[in-house]
Amino acid sequence: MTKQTNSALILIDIQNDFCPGGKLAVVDGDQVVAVANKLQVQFETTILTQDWHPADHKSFASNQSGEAFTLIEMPYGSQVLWPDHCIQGSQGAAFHKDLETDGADLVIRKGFRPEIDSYSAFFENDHETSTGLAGYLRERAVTNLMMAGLATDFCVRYSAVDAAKLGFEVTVVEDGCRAIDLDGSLDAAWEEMLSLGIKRIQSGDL
Ligand code: VGL
Ligand code: ZN
Repeated sequence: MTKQTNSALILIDIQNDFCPGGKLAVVDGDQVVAVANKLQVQFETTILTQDWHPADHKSFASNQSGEAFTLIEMPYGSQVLWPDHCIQGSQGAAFHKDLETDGADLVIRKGFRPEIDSYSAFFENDHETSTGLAGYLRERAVTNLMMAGLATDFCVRYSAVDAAKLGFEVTVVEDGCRAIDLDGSLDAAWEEMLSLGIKRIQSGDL
């Protein structure tokens, strides 16, 4: 198979804290690793994202008066409060040990500003502050994106939706993702992604 130069694989937040035993563990989060590694073989370009928070991050319940998994209002809109996770330089913020990372062209870190969370690989949660990823992809003439990782209903969803709105052709590999599923967020995620023309496939379809 010829690897297409106009396509890139984006693997979202496959980090210890989102895997079993982690600080914000997603059920079966580690199950995406094997799928992610298999997908990488098929792509010329792989990009990894890494949730990367300072300890005083405002999305942490410990830095606010609310409980984890409840909503608060931030200047940029409502924000779920999370347990402390993916603290810069911690073992929890490291990629899962079995994830292939040597072949990645780029690692995008996000969520490093204490005042604002960043689910998406493209924009922080104000939907305005850019990570620079869209420019990088355009400079490299990438038009088609495939995504997998954690979590389906937060960082994968936000990344896929922003990418589609920016005009990229987006495909999400469902079995390469696992969800947090907070108050119906998984169903809402697929509804929004499909309504924007994002394709849902299984890794076995490739
Ligand atoms: C994520 C919640 C908080 C994710 C990151 O990677 O989906 N979710 N930070
Ligand atoms: Zn986070």
